[in-house]
Amino acid sequence: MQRDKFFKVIENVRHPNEKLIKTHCSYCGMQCGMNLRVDTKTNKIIGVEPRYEWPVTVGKMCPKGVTAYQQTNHKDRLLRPLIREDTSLKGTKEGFREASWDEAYDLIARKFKALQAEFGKDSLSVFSGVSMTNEKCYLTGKFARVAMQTRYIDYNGRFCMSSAAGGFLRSFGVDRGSTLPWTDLHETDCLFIAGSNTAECHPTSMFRVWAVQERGGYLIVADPRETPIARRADIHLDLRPGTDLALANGILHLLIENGYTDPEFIEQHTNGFEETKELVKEFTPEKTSEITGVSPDKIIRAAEIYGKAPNAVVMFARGIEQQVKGVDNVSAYTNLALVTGKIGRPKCGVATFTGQGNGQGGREHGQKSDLLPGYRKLTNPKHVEEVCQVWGITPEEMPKPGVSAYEMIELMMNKTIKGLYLLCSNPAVSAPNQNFVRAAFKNLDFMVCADFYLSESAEYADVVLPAVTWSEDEGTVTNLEGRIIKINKAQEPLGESKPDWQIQVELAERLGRGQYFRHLKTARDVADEFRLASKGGYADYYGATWDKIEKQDGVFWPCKDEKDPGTPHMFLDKKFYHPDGKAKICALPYRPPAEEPCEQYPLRLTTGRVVYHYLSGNQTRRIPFLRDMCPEPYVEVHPETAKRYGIEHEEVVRLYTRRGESFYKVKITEAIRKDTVFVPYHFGHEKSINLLTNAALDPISRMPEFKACAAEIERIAVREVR
Ligand SMILES: Nc1nc2c(c(=O)[nH]1)N[C@H]1C(S)=C(S)[C@@H](COP(=O)(O)OP(=O)(O)OC[C@H]3O[C@@H](n4cnc5c(=O)[nH]c(N)nc54)[C@H](O)[C@@H]3O)O[C@H]1N2
Ligand SMILES: Nc1nc2c(c(=O)[nH]1)N[C@H]1C(S)=C(S)[C@@H](COP(=O)(O)OP(=O)(O)OC[C@H]3O[C@@H](n4cnc5c(=O)[nH]c(N)nc54)[C@H](O)[C@@H]3O)O[C@H]1N2
Ligand code: SF4
Ligand SMILES: [Mo]
Repeated sequence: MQRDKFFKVIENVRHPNEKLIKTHCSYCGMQCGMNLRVDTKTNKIIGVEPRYEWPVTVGKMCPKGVTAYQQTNHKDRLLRPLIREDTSLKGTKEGFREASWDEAYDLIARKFKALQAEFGKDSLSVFSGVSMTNEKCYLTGKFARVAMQTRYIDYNGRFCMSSAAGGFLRSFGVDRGSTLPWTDLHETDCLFIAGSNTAECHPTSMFRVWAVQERGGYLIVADPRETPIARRADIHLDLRPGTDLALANGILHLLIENGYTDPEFIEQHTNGFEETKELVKEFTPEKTSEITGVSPDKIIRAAEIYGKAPNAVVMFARGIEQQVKGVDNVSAYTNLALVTGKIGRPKCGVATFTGQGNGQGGREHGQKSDLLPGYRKLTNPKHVEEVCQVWGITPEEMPKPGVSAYEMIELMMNKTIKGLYLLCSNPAVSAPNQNFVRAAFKNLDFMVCADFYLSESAEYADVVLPAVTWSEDEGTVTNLEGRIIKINKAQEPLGESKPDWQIQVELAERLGRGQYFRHLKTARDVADEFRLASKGGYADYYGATWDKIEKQDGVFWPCKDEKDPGTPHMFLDKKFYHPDGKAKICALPYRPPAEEPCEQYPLRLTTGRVVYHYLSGNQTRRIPFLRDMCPEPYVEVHPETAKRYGIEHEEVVRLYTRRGESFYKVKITEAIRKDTVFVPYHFGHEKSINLLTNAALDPISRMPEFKACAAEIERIAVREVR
C-alpha cells in the first residue's frame, strides 16, 4: 500500500481521543519504528501503527510487532509481588500468595543477608537479560556488584551474542555487531548470509535483501534448511549442522587460490595472512564437500560470486554462532571480508544479526561476568578504577570476574551459589540441558524472579516481582546496527508493577547500600550516570544524549562528546582496534561438533525459531493471533527420512538424545537435510526442546551448542493427533 493511502486508512480508524507515542518494537534487534496509540481518556494503550519515517525499517513490521502492544494490558500481567507459601510446589504455578512491596523487599533483604552472612558474598547471583533498556542493563551490573556485592552476574546474551562478540574482538579488536548501517545493505552487490533465518527472525531486513537481487546483485545463503531466504538465494550452501568452519575455510582457500584477494589491504591492515593461507590449503572443494555435505560446484561458485562482487557484505547469526566453535566460525567468515578488503568502506563489511532488542547495548555495559560499562574489563585495573570513580566505591570493593550463564547454573547445582535474582530471562525454557537446569533451580535456597508474566522460571521462585513492559518506561536501546535509539513511555505501569531500575534502587536501600543508588530518581537520572560510566570506554555512549538521538534518528556508538555525531561506518580510516591498528586474519583448524551422530543417535538435531514466537515464548504464547498461528512445537523431518522411520506427517513421535526426550508432531518437509531434524524452541515444560540440547560450551565465548547434537526418533503408537 502506498504511504499516503495508508495514512488515510489509519487516520480513519483512529480513535477520537488518541495520542501517538513514538517508539520501537519490544522484541528483536531490528527495533522497527512504531507509534503506540494511546487513549487520552483512559491513558491506556489501544493499538499500534508503523512509523514510515524511521530510516531502518520504513514502516515495516512483522506479526510479532503488530501485536506487541497487546502485552501491556494483558490479563496475565503480574500486578503485585508474589511470595511462595508452599515450597513443596516449587516448579509449578501454585503455592504463591500476593504480598505488598514492603513485605517482598523485607523478605528478600533478610534472606540475601542471611545467606551472605553464613556463606559469603559470592553465595548470591544475578541472571539477567537484554530485553531491557541500556539504563536497566547498566544498573543491573552495578546492582550486582555494588548492592549485592557478588561476583556472580551473567545474562542471556551468553546464549545469544557472546560468540559474535568473541569473534569480532579477536578479528577487529572491537565488538560492534555491524560494521555498517543497515541503510547500506540494499546497495551492495553480494550478500553472503550464513546461519540466519532472516525472513523469520529479522523479517524487516528482507526488503533490502530482495533489492540487492533486483538490482542484479547476488545472494548466497549457508543453512542446513531451505529457509525462505535460502529458497530465493542464487546459491544455497546446504551444509551439515556444525560444519561451517570447514565451509568458510574452503571458500577462503578459493578466494586466495583464484586471486580475489586485496594484497595491499592485507599487507597494510591485517596480520596472520600467511599462516592462514597455509592452513586453508587443505580445504579443497572436494575435502570441504566431504566435511560439509555441500557439493563442490556450489562452493566454487559461491567463492567466485563473493570474490568478483565489487561490494559485498558477510552476514551471519546464531546458526554459526551457537556451536562449540562459534567464535571460530565468526572469525572464519570474517576472514572472507579481510582477505578481499571488503570492509572499512560503504556497502561493504561484516554484520551479525543481533538477536534481542538490546542485544548490542546490553552486552556492553556490565551484565557480562567479566565486563564493566563501556566494554571495560574487570581484569584491567585502570578500567576498574575508572568505573569505581563513577560508582563511588574503592577498587578493593569491586568483585572479581564471575563465570558464564550456564556455568552459574552448574554452581547452583553444586551449592556454591545459593541465592538468585533472576530478571528478564526465562532460562527454565531457554537454557540447554533443561533437566539439569530445572534441578539446579530447585536446589537454590532462595530465588527471586522479576517478570511481568509468571514465566516457567518464575515457577521456581520464592518471590516474584512484577516488572513493567517496555511500553511503561523510557530509556535507550542499541539496535543491531549499533544505533542507540529511544524507547518512550506510553502508559503508566499497570497495577503495582515497577521498572527494574526502580526495584533495584529500592532494594539497594534494604540491603544497606542505598547511598550508591538513592540519587537515581528517574530513568533519565540512570541514563546520565550510565553515559558517564561508559565515557572513555570503547563502547563510548557519552555523547549520545536523548536530544541528539531524537534529532538524528539515533546515534551510532562510539560517540564521544556533544559535538560527535557518532559512527555509522566502522573502520573508514582502516584503523582496527588492536594495539597495532591492524585486523587479524585467523588460522582456524576444523573441529567437529561436540557430539557427532553415531549408531545409537544417528540424526543431527538443530533448533531455532519461527516468525510467530519470540525466544522462550513467555510473551508471544499469550498473544491470541500468534498462538493461533503456531500453537505448539513440531519436528521437521525430510520425506525420505520419514519413510525410513515409517512415520507420517502430523504423527507424534518420541525424539530423544543422551540428555532427554520429548514428544512432537512430525512436520514432513523437503526443506531440510535428510540427516538433520529441526525443532523450534519457544515452548516450555515437557515441550521444551532444551530438554534434549547439549550444554557443551565454546571455549572462548562459553556459548552452548544449541545448533548441533546427536538425536534419534522413535515411532510410538499413533495418538489422537489429527
Ligand atoms: N521470529 C523470531 N525472530 C527473532 C527471535 C525469535 O525468537 N523469533 N529471536 C531474536 C534473537 S534473540 C535471535 S538470537 C535471532 C536469531 O536469529 P537466527 O540465528 O536467524 O535464528 P535461528 O532460528 O536460531 O537460526 C538460524 C538458522 O540457522 C540454521 N542453522 C542451524 N544449524 C546451522 C549450522 O550448523 N550452520 C549454519 N550455517 N546454519 C545453521 C537454522 O536452520 C536456522 O535457519 O532472532 C531474533 N529474532
Ligand atoms: N534450543 C535453543 N535454545 C535457545 C536458543 C536456540 O536457538 N535454541 N537461542 C538462545 C538465544 S539466542 C536467546 S537470546 C535465549 C533467550 O532466552 P530468554 O532469556 O529466556 O528470553 P526471553 O523469552 O526473552 O525471556 C525474557 C523474560 O523476561 C521477561 N521480560 C521481558 N522484558 C523484561 C523486562 O524489561 N524486565 C523484566 N524483569 N522481565 C522482562 C519476559 O516476559 C520473559 O519471561 O534463548 C536461547 N536458547
Ligand atoms: S519482532 Fe523484530 S522484525 Fe518484528 S516488528 Fe518487532 S523489531 Fe520488527
Ligand atoms: Mo538471541
